[in-house]
Amino acid sequence: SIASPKYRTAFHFQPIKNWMNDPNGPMYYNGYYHFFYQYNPNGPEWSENIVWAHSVSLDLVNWSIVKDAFFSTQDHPFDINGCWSGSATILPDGDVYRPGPVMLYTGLDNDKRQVQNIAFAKNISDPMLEEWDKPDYNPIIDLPTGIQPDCFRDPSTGWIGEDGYWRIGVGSVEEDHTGVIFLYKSKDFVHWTKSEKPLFSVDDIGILECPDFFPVSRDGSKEGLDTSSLNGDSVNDYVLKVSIYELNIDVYTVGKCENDVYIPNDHKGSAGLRIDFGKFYASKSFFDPKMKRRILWAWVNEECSSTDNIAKGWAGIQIVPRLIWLDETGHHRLIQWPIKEIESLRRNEISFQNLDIIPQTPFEIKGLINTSQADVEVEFEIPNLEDAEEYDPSWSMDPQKICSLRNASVSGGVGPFGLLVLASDNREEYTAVFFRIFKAKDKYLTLMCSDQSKSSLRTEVSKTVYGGFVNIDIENTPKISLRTLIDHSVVESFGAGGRTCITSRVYPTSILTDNIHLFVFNNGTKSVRVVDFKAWEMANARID
Ligand code: DQQ
Repeated sequence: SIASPKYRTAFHFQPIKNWMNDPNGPMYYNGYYHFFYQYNPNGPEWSENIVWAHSVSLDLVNWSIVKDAFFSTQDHPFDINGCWSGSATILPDGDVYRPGPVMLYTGLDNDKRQVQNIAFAKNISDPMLEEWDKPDYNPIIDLPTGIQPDCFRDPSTGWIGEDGYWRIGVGSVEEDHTGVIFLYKSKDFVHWTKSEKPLFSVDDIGILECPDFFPVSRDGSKEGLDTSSLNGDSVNDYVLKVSIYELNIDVYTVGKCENDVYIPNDHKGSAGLRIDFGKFYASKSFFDPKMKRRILWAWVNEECSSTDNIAKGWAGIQIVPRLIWLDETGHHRLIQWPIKEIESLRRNEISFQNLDIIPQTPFEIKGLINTSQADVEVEFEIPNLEDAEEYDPSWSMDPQKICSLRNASVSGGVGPFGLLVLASDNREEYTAVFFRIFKAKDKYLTLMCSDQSKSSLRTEVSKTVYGGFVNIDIENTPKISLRTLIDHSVVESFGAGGRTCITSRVYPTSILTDNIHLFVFNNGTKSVRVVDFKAWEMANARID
């Protein structure tokens, strides 16, 4: 049944039980990675009166749960009805503000108004940061006039400008349905003043949640930058990521800042490009000073019903943390890749080179004992693009729509080719992650899909087919790579080295009998070649 522990993940972070949603306040401090998250200690459903749970890790793979950091208490009116999302800032030494880790988070006050609160690590020499101090003077930012009391939340990490003022963004929506990220400034991190102009706004989009604003180096280096280096305009670009509540998606743009107003380079009038085209929300990044990199977390919700969640006793997982950096080719796009520490869980490598995958003849990967927790990397070469299907303009460049019209079982020209994962003995059940190439008017389009339509014989689960275009020049370089992390009920895929990412939740019934298979498939008209294939079983990460 759905209550089986076989649907729990082996190396994607999840609590022992109950509900989890947004990542909160991720940071690295004194030797430990800290991960906080929205958590309901009382059951597997979201609750308004939610708490911040807390875990620590040396390697971002194995975690120890420490006690909950923030929860409502009777003596604190400023979060008496719940502790919602927020972010960490590590304040440097100085006399203007209290140094050390500080959290800003949204509290639901005694009238259920959303206000912003501050909390300090009580003992900055405790690397576990177990104790937090919520000063009585909270909230530090009250609801702005003219804003709905339930539409003001999710303070970002702070960044300091050359003028010595700290800045943060807070998500909201105006009366006319304009989504906004308000900008607040402060000298001491405690007294904040709202800027007249928001940092960012988008017409008619509804509330923007969980803003994440950070610099990226323009030269394509994977090295990350501290959030407070948001002033080296000449060498750095800025990224603004927002979560669009009404669409349940995370999007970002790359741009610059002028007088505390963020100006995207492109995608004017929209909030930008998807970070991940699948089940993925409320993402948040942090700068890791130990490894000089920027790491992204995100919440991956279930695709089953709340009745199923009650039966399971748990709901919600996190992505495997991703390294993120800017594509050097000037396309203003991010590239994402699982942190290298996750490779420490790889066991029993299987590999081969130069194998042609014949149409309609899936090639089974044998030799891995357990393909329900695996890491697969494959590089394809396309012998020629002549057979590519014509792109139909009526598809209006909607990748999710094209992936559902042309799912894995619809034969094509060049593609669909890719992986069938979590497949049952007779392939009645499988999740297909694949590419399909179309010939449009003056160029080729590469589409990546994650097809859940056959993922489970169970009918009560959502089986949306996800898709995104892949921004590569397939005509001049007819090769494309796919990496897929398979983990019981999650399939996390990275196309073309992390240029297009899709995360899916699936509930195969065959996992209950441990009869799970892995194939490379090709439903195009001609063979495609696997130039390189590697797969590993994954050991269990430790969460205790
Ligand atoms: N989840 C939190 C909010 C945030 C939303 C509440 C995003 O702070 O806006 O659990 O998923």
